[in-house]
Amino acid sequence: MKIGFLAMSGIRAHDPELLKLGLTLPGFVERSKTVASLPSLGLLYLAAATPDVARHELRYFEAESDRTEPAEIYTCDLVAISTFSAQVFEAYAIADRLRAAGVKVAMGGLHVTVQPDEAARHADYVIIGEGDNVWPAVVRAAEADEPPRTFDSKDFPPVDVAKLPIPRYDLLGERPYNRFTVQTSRGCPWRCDFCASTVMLSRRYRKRPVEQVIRDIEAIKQLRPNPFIEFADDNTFVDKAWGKELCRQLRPLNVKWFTETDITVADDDELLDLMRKAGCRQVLIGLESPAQNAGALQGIEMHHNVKAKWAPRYLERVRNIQSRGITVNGCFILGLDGHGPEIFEQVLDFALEVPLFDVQITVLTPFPGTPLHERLLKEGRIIQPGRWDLCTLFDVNYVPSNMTP
Ligand code: B12
Repeated sequence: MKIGFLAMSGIRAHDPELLKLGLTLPGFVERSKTVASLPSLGLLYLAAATPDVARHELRYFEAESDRTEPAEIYTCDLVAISTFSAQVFEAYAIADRLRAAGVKVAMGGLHVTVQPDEAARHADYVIIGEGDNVWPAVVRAAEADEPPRTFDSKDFPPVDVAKLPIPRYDLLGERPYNRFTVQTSRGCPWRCDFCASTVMLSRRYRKRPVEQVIRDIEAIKQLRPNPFIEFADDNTFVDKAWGKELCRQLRPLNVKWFTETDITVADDDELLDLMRKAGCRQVLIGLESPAQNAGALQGIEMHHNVKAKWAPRYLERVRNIQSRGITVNGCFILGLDGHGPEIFEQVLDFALEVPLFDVQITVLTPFPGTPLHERLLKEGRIIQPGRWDLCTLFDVNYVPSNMTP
């Protein structure tokens, strides 16, 4: 069979006022281009898990910048599409067109995992959860021309992250990606009520053997000698001893990298020094609310309330990380239940006081499948239920408790 893997990249935001105010400014557009041109690691993992690969032709496609599918994809027998909520309606439209033309469509990813019935109206095969061990069955079903159905990863052996293959980076060809994604771990031990990341796929936090992370980066280096690596993790340095070993083995590779982690890296100077020496340029940390408004974080992390506990010392901790030569991209959410209009000034003050090298300021977003979405829906506070296209982190689609939308 000819199997296509269709990635949908790019940044999404809809609010016309916000777009007018700044999201179309040259600085933002440039930055968006940099971060938006990341390959879909999920699809590259699926490609690597394709059974009887010698019998199939595999092709990786990117949707065009107008969000349509490239014409060539219609020559495929089966197309795999990966979904995030913000692009899912575009993905469904493409799936409908492909199926109308006789191409079989498989859909998986964060969004359809929590909305499988909705997806089943648009795809032949819908996959719930991590795709690695399910994909071979999907390919065989397509080959045997089996009728549409939903595959649940729970009915397959759980993914052993110590046995993941090298993602098929070679399928990316010569496209000008300026970063390559690698996973060192899947999941996060914490459980924030708004999080719509890997926790949608699997509740467990798992880290990979360091040697295999190195193996994957070496595979990238074979294709691009000087890659910038983005770890597509939820929280890389949970286990500090493992993290130090990762850094020791990264150092000789001489690559620069970026990752997402939590603020506790700040408390381990040895780790910070190793990270710096290993090529870490920036860590992205979900601070969510500035120290002046730590109260708004009460209960947000549902296991141990860690975010509320960490916030009072944010200032010294972020400073410590940055003093070691690693920049911090501090992420803030506007519109938590404890936030009133004062939050705008407080975020600005905090960012300038540290001062933070980078900030990412977004709006509280009730992604489907999250406890936050369930609660706001019950409270009648979702303005337009089912408008998944508004799950961009920039569009307001709920009624905040202490201010107007
Ligand atoms: C890299 C990344 C991007 C890249 C994506 C590149 C691409 N083409 O895929 C870029 C920069 C383009 C991007 C953009 C956006 N992103 Co983003 N991004 C990430 C990030 C950091 C890592 C994703 C990743 O690589 N995961 C690792 C892979 C292995 O996992 P996976 O993709 O889920 O794939 C597995 C399964 O889902 C499944 N699977 C996936 N697809 C399929 C398909 C089939 C057929 C099958 C069988 C299985 C399957 O199998 C895979 C292997 O197990 C996550 C945060 C995080 N830490 O995870 C946010 C994240 C995914 N992004 C998010 C958001 C909100 C966005 C934007 C909307 C932001 C914006 N306003 O523009 C846009 C949407 C872009 C779009 N076109 O849809 C949210 C999505 C939440 C949600 N549930 O929808 C996340 C979780 C971050 C967050 N804040 O919560 N993002």
